[in-house]
Amino acid sequence: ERLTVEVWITGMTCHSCVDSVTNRLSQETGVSQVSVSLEEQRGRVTFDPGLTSPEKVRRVIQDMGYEASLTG
Ligand code: 9UX
Repeated sequence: ERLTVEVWITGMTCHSCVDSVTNRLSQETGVSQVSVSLEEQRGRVTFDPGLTSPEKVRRVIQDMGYEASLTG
């Protein structure tokens, strides 16, 4: 099973931020697809809900120093 969560990410100011968030999330267990937009300050993360959760994804981003909130 795969779900996609949308996260608002505040504080990314250059494309290196986008790359680090993308790379970090891609390493997370259960995450299969990551798309981060600097312009929209938003991430979309596809994951296996048996292995991770929207809140875990949100916390990974927050722990990198960005504000992150689930849009749903
Ligand atoms: Mo760019 Mo992002 O110099 O934290 S990597 S602002």
